[in-house]
Amino acid sequence: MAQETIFSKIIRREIPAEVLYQDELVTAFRDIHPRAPTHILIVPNVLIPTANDVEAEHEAALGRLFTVARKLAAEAGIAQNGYRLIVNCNEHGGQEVFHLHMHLVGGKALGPMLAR
Ligand code: DGP
Repeated sequence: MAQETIFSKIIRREIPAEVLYQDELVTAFRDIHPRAPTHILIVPNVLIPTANDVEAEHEAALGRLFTVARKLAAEAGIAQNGYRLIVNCNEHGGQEVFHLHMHLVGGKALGPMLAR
């Protein structure tokens, strides 16, 4: 069994977070250490530790990450100028919380995708 993270507690509303959206598949809340004016995490409610653990049965929840990202980007007023959606995986990807999540980051020009 995969080890639960703090995100499971946020999803179950056991610890505080600024939750912006929740449905039966995903939960979205503000990142505690925002790297841009808008920095939201969108997570599947089911625990998938990393992108390496994705299975076909997760496709509905993972697709929902994108439709919720689109909705929240529009609500944040950043859709027109653009934004970045990021999923980090394991050590080289810089993943810190092992509950797969999509970062929705925007509200300023973000520069190159990767350090040159
Ligand atoms: P990653 O490096 O992709 O695993 O990003 C993890 C993000 O999770 C990081 O930007 C900070 C955020 N984070 C970690 N703990 C908490 C928490 O307890 N609450 C909230 N809202 N965000 C958290």
